[in-house]
Amino acid sequence: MAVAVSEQPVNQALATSGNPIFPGWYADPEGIVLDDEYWIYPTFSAPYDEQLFMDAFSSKDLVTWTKHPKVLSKENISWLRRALWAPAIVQANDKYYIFFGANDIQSNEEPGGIGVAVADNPAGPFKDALGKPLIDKFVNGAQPIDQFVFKDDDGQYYMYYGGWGHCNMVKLAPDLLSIVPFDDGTMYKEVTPENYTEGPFMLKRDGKYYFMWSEGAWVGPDYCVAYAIADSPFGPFERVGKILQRDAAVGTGVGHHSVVKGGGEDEWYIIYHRHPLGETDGNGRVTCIDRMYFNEEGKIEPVRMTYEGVAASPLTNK
Ligand code: FUB
Repeated sequence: MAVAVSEQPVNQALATSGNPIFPGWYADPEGIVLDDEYWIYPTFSAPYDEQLFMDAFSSKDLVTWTKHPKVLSKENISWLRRALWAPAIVQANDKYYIFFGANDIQSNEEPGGIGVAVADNPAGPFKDALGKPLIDKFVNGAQPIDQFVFKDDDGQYYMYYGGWGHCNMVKLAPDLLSIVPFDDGTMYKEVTPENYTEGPFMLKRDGKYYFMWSEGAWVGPDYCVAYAIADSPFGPFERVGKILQRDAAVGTGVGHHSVVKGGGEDEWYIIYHRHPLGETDGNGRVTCIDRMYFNEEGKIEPVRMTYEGVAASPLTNK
């Protein structure tokens, strides 16, 4: 696979990944396996007017990471003004798609919302595919931010999204560039679980749908992650409990996560942001990784946050 010429190794010769995984203020990390490599696409955590690009990071083993600067940036999104947030990545149709939030719109009169950019390479450059947002309005009270795209076993892609305490799901067309109606003719379904704030994420394991989300205010210490288990991608998503929250010995403001599967059997990693202890700036968020375990009943065990991070887990050796 070709890589960007500007790639930069960020940590080498370590026994474990360490936490944070890479230096810099980065939030809302979307972890994904692309072409037998781990990738993380985070938000650049800074004042909104400075959030005009996204970097990405790749690794063959979760320990050594390479930075790919500015895989998506303002030059390739004409309608981006500020607040480029929370990427969601999909590999499909021999391309790579980044769904992103832009402009942090506060009303339907403001331009912005959720857009989609496409590239031939996971390191970009990603270019806005539509010249406008895919979703540019509040629907069911959901601010159009914080999208996550889930592919079900039948090949159907669904996008879960929403801030301001409301979560919608939509059905994506096969080209991933438009929304199509559900079987009942509706375009948006509200699937908001109890206590939901933002940051939805979905994974499927043993036929069950694990829906996760962030609760609370991301600028504060009590931000956390909770989850539900359902038999369908449509829910209902009944809250089971928290899986990730502040730890007085490690960090606070813990949330907006994603989950990747390692190469081993039932080997799961949660990737999230947290505030370092004593950090008072809401944008002082770093990207971290720890193991996530399911118990024998299929419930997710509370995650133990660490400074060490995780040991090497090369995908190709398994
Ligand atoms: O990083 C900007 C915003 O902070 C995200 O969209 C929210 O989920 C929160 O993490």
